[in-house]
Amino acid sequence: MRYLTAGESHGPALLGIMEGMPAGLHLSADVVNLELTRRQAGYGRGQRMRIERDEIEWLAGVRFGETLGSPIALMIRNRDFERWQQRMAPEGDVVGPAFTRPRPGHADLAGALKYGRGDARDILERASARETAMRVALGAIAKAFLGHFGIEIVSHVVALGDVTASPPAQIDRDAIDRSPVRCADPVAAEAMVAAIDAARLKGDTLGGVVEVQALGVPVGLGTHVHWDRKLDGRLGQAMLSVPAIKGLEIGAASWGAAHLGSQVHDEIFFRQGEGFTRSTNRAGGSEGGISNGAPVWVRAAMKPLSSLHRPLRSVDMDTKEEFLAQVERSDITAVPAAGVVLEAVMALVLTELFLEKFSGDALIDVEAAYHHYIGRISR
Ligand code: EPS
Repeated sequence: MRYLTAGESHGPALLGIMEGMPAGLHLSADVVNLELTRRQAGYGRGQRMRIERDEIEWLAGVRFGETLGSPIALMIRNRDFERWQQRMAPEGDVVGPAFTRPRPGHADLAGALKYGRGDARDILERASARETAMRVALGAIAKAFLGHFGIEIVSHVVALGDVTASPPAQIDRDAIDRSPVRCADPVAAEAMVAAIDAARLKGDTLGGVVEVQALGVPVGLGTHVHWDRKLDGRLGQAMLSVPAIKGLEIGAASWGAAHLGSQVHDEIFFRQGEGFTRSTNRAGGSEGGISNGAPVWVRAAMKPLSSLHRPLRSVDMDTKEEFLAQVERSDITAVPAAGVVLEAVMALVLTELFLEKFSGDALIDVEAAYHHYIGRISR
């Protein structure tokens, strides 16, 4: 399975193509749109999210609510394009001033130099986190596929700015989605909301840390045999490609680095009827680049957004004069939304690895391969 996305933040639409999804998977736009709505929520989002109401249109690959095995194509229209038609016109004369005072932390300057563009808007439109809407839509398809095999993905915010949550051992998915900051600790959630309000008053932004878990993952996704097929590496590549994600920790990695091997590794037991089991999961469900049957869990660190209302110092790309960076409308924080995006990205990685292990053109063939394998390893 592979996928591509296209689309500028203020262009007409976002497009996605997914190839390699087996035939026979039930899909509905409602299921995908639900995920898009979850991504749009979260305290600290800006005005743009009041303009958009993200929903998909199927363009190919789905008929009568089932995948055909052909490439799935889908589109999300950008409502804001109505206001940007002239400035984002595919053809015709240049309209509007160029964006020449790059924001520290954004792709503006490096992208403009790399692509030889005098107007950093040519860069920031694609570097915008708007692109994640399509990854969430494609991820919703991946989630539907994984759900078929009992795999579920959840996320919650564990830190926002300098506020750290103490989440309960059992997290309640619906309660997290009801939380304005998608945090499982209601006391910390209140402090996070206050921190966002304080940052807003200062014209500043906030980052944070999100935990993402996949439950029900079988033993054997990813492999030790080659570097580019390892579960950890694949998660790292995909999750670190989400805008503003600067760090990824698999399981209790940082904690483990400061402890003895005997304190870190998850001891192995065997119980009749249950098979091999562990009483801890510090490895994050991955050993040797292979899923080990325990929940896969990771923590992703997101930097504060780089569009500041009180901008940092920068230099005009044309005149080389010192200026403050250009102010763009933006969010105060997108950490709650990042959880939804990272769920989607994890779902896409697990779907790729699942289909590498249990490939098949029809869902029933994938099911047969899966059940044969589960039978073998359960003996
Ligand atoms: C973004 C800037 C803001 C965000 C946007 C990401 O958009 P605008 O410039 O239109 O105000 O709202 O996020 C989304 C549009 C989205 O769908 O998540 C940026 O510069 O990255």
